[in-house]
Amino acid sequence: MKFTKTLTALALSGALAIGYWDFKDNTMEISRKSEISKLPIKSSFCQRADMNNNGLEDYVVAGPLVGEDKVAIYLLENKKTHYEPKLLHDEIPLKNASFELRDLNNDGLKDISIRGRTQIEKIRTHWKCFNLINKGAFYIQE
Ligand SMILES: [Ca+2]
Ligand SMILES: [Ca+2]
Repeated sequence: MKFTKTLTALALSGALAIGYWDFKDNTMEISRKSEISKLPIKSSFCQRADMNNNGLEDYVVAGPLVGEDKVAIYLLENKKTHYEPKLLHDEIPLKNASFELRDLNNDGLKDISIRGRTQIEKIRTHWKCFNLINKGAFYIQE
């Protein structure tokens, strides 16, 4: 009898834990999608990483600006209950841009390396790379 009760309690706490996490994940997913839809970019490309080392996974979102031939890059900072968008750069003159998140200067903070085609060269494809160095509270282009 006691054994059955323990099993039931375990099953219940398990179900509650799963329910809690599902709820939490959905809330963050809704917040992320809603914040991305508000950004003035035509399409988006995002990657997840803890950019400020606070244990919460943030998102970095990039995409071409509406009506301009430039790429904007945003940080969606994880605030536990929602994501807070922050513009990092909106003057990146690249086409077909993609980026990767890695620590370029070995200071323990992940940086953003953006790569894409330059718009000046029309005959030959010319690839260029921009680095946004993470300084904690802000990012600088190098
Ligand atoms: Ca974080
Ligand atoms: Ca770094």
